Amino acid sequence: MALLPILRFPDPRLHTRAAPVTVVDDSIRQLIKDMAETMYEAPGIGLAATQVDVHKRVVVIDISEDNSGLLALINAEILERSGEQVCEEGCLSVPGIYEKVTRAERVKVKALNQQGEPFELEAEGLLAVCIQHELDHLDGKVFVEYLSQLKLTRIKSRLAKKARITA
Ligand code: GNR
Ligand code: NI
Repeated sequence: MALLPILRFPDPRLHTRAAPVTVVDDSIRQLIKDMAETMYEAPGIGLAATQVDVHKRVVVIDISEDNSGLLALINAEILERSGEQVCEEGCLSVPGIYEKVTRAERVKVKALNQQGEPFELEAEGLLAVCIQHELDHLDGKVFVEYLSQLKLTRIKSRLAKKARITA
């Protein structure tokens, strides 16, 4: 088990598009274990491989209160989306910033499990938000990039100021 360092926005590596996993083997299962440990320790409700500088289509999610609901999605694709919801989002790669984002209320997803078998999942509410947020990371997109240019500029300067203080 290992805790992995999390990239911080605006690190350009967060804009990398992740490649599909070709074989679900022990190295992928180990990556999922390490990502889950890193997510729980942070703590967060999701983590995409992009955030730990691994550019493969792997995400972990757990929206339960007691770390009992680990969901690992490999090569996930959204098949259907419906409705709209607005959720105040945060991101482990943009610490301390919380902003409202509009996303689909429901998504139907297909993915591979840790045995490499395909499965489908229908999600709504927070789980649907989290899935969309994590799949965006795999496409190189961070949630703050949905905000206005003005808000984004302010967020970047706030993060830069904070980095100067903590450096
Ligand atoms: O921990 C997280 N919380 C969260 C809250 C609202 C919407 C999305 C998220 S995901 C985030 C963890 C993270 O950065 N995943 O990429
Ligand atoms: Ni995030």
